[in-house]
Amino acid sequence: MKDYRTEQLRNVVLLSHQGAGKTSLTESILFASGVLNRTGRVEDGNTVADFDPEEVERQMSLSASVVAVEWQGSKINILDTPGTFDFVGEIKQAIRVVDGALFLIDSVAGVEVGTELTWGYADERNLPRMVVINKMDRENASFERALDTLGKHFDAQFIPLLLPIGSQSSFAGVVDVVKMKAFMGAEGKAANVPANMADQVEEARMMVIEAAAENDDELIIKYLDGEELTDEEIIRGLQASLAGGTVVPVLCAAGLTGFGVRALADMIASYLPAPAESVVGRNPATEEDEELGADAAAPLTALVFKTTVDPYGRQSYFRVYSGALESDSRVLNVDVREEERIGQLATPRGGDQLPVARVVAGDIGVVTKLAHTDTGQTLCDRDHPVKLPGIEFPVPIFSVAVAPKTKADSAKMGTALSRLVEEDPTFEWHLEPSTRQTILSGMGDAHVDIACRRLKRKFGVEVLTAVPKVPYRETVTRQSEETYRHKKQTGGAGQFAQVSMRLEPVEPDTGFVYDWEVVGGSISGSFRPSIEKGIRSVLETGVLAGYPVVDIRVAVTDGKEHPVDSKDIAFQIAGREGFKQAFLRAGPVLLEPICEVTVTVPEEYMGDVLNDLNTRRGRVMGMDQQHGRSIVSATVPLAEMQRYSTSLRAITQGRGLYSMKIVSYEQVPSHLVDGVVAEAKQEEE
Ligand SMILES: Nc1nc2c(ncn2[C@@H]2O[C@H](COP(=O)(O)OP(=O)(O)O)[C@@H](O)[C@H]2O)c(=O)[nH]1
Ligand SMILES: [Mg+2]
Repeated sequence: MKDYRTEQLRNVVLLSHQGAGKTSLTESILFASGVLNRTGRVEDGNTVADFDPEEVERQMSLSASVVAVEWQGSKINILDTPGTFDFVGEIKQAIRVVDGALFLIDSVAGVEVGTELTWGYADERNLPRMVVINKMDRENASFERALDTLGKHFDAQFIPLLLPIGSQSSFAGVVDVVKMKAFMGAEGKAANVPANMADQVEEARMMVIEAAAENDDELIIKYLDGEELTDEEIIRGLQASLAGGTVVPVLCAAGLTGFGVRALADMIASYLPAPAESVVGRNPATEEDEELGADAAAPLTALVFKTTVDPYGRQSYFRVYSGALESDSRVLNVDVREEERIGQLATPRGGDQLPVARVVAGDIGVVTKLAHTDTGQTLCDRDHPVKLPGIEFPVPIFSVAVAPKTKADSAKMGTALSRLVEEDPTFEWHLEPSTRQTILSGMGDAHVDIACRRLKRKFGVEVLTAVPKVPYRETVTRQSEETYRHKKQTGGAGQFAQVSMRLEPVEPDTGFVYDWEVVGGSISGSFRPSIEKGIRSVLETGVLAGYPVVDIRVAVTDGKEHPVDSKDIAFQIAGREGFKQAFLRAGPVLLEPICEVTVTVPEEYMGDVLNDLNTRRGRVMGMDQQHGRSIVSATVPLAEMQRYSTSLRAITQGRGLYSMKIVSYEQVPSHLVDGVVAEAKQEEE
């Protein structure tokens, strides 16, 4: 591939509801650019963007892929993404490194859940965007109706730039209302605007000119004076309006058949911005911000935004923001302060990698076998440390307990799980000590399901999954005192120990406090650790229902010893048994994890969501409105939230989102304790 200068580059993310045609459109653009001699189909599993075996099998995109396309003197890096919330991590990675977004809307369905979701993410970064009303060839396709749904859902000025010629089975091409030309069929053959569309095109053109003049003083004067704007002026003006986010051009196409695709690719190159002229990073030593020019001569900054791992090595996808990254060089990973050796760089095109000598400011590349670098970290010159802002990932909300299927799986499971997290920071795993389960968390059931398949396919580890047990804890609510005597003096060596202790609750999060209040040497100090050891042996396994004991203080107050039979083991036993009895008499309770939950839904579902939270023992903390959506924050016990994603989907027809994290532990209401204890007993048997 030839070299491109920064201003010739375009980084664009394709966003949409699942199935609106992103992957097929990517394929068609590649075909139109001349590098493919036929277009693959998602159903046939042979597209450039869906190259992962899991994607081929499911016939849908599961991860963000980068597809570099050379287009009329520009290089367009297309980032094709999955369209559902489960893969929000992939979407966030892609959005972080692009300069513009192209939204695909199905011409029949109009705006859908996934459109709203991803539109919100693009808002977070104020991304300039264009919309394409896609699948214009479908039965019941309607450009006007789809356009209408856009205006209803989003707060922006939608300006048609490409109008469809015909629709459904008679969809024949598109009219570019700036160039005032028609482009027919998949070849985009230039033609005159059909006579019967003249009025419609004229009207659209007036809208375009107004939108173009709006953000440019010079153009607005010209426009108000009634002068004609040139095509160049319209393009310049539209670029400015687009960057401001107020104006969103609307195009149309049938990605699968290629109709409108050439005109669309032209518009990506003409209207979406080139990489910004500079970037701001931070010098970690001085903590001062530094502005670096987006040109090859500036000091290097590059952000690794995606990592894929297989047993043979890792691939790091990065975007260079300033300077240039060279093949066979050495750079600094400023996050971990390690030198990183850079091997052969490449331009990614789906699963293919086209080797390049260097990747300049604004461009995206991929490199294999980095030793120290994870997603979100910055590579820079060794003598010029600068850190770029990382990528914010949401906290995982859907957990399963995973257990190895066989012994061999058991040995490999931890490493494989860690690899998964490296690839996708919206996974998390840990060993939950209180339930002794390995917990894998992700963004939803499909996400976690794919993780488990990946474990098997990539790392040869088979796991069984289950709903996780709730990690309860045990504690006490009042003081108790207990004296326990352990005595075994029949035959052989005897054992004797007597311990008096006081047990009381302490502040949450204190853990375990152990004090020695023995006066006058009734038991010698050497047995102090023995008694503690005995008590600690109970802390992990609990007294009530097998859960860890927390937030208590034990003071040993008195005791008795025997000159011969008192020994370490005797005091351990006395400590342990005395503690158990003291615990049961100190008002023991179970504590359960409480989550802070934020649910975002379209207004009309608010009542149902509140009712549902109510049945989950939820306590509503606040309500808010944003962009026509309602936001509820509540605290809800984890025990009631384990499969919330499925319920929320059902209640809101998939239009609800939520986040949650454990924030505290509270007493399990007394009427539920027996159930938990009984379950624990049953488990034990
Ligand atoms: N009729 C029609 N079908 C399309 C078009 N583009 C994609 N499709 C079909 O829609 C489905 C989803 O397409 P895909 O590219 O995987 O969508 P993605 O999830 O946005 O990547 C596939 O069955 C495609 O064949 C189009 O322009 N017209
Ligand atoms: Mg796709």
